[in-house]
Amino acid sequence: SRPNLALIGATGAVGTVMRDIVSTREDIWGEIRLVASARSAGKVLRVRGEDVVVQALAPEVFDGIDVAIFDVPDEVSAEWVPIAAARGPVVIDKSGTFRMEPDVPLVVPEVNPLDARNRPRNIISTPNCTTLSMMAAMGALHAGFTLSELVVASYQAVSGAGVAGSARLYDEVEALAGDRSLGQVAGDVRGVLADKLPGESPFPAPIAFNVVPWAGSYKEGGWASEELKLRNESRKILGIPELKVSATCVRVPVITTHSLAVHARFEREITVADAHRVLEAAPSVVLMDDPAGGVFPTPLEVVGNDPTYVGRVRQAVDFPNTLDLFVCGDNLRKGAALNAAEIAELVASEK
Ligand code: 11C
Repeated sequence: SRPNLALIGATGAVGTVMRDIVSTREDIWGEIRLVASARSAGKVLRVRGEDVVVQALAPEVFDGIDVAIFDVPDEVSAEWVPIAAARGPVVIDKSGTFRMEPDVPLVVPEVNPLDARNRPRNIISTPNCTTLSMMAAMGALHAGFTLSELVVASYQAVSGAGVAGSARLYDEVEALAGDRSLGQVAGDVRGVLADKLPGESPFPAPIAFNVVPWAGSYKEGGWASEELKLRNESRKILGIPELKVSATCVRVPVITTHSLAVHARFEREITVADAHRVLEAAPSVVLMDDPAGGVFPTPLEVVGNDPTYVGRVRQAVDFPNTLDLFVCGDNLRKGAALNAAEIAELVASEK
């Protein structure tokens, strides 16, 4: 019989994309159960063209389930993932709670699918969306040329901060629209926003007409949690504990699709032609690299699509064995829901 799937956090930004993904990929599932907080229980949502009533999170919702995908805040995962995993299903968890635990694999199916089989706690973690946005591409290049250093700047979309992040950018743009003389100093929109949108923002500064060099929570040394996740998770997924990684994570006024400027050093000599060859052959990577013809990935080109898009591949002039490149990935698809769905399919195929 076909395995049963539960989606926990079915009503969030990722949950919405998840319902679309399981409705459009090959249908391998028996029941698909939708679960959310008590506040959303009783809502009716569409999956695979059918209406499904959302159930409130409780131990019993995991009975009869083979695979459970969690996309909920870290503290909800910390409490509920072990309860679910003890009740039977393999749990695929999108939160940051278990990713770096040594007995929980952190899986990107294109890069380290076999790690998914070694799950003593019945839990598999799926990475942060910023890390994921470059993993398929960097994994393919690493397989051929052995990565040694990564310096990354991210350009992260507001939907990475959930429904509230997207709502905030729309609200700010709406508050500013139609006025070309905003602020006493041209472009200083802070006064207008403070007047029109006095409420709390999920971001530490205005995000419309701005860029904000901060994503996640404060960590020792002045690092943002996203920057450390990018380092630690890349090391674990690629299986390079010594990989040198330094990142600066920046929020930009884009609704969906994270972009990354990547400076990557390899142990072996690598040319632009080598990288093109590897990236063209990599499944789920699309090369868009003809800058003279205006061809390179942008978030608007990529949003709604599954692959990782790579362009602007250049040989670094002053650094040996080093490439600079630009990567875009839909943070709600491969960055979140799609990777979790692919891990779920991997697990289902074991049976
Ligand atoms: C963002 N990448 O764009 C974050 C959201 O560790 O899964 C996801 C945080 C995480 O804000």
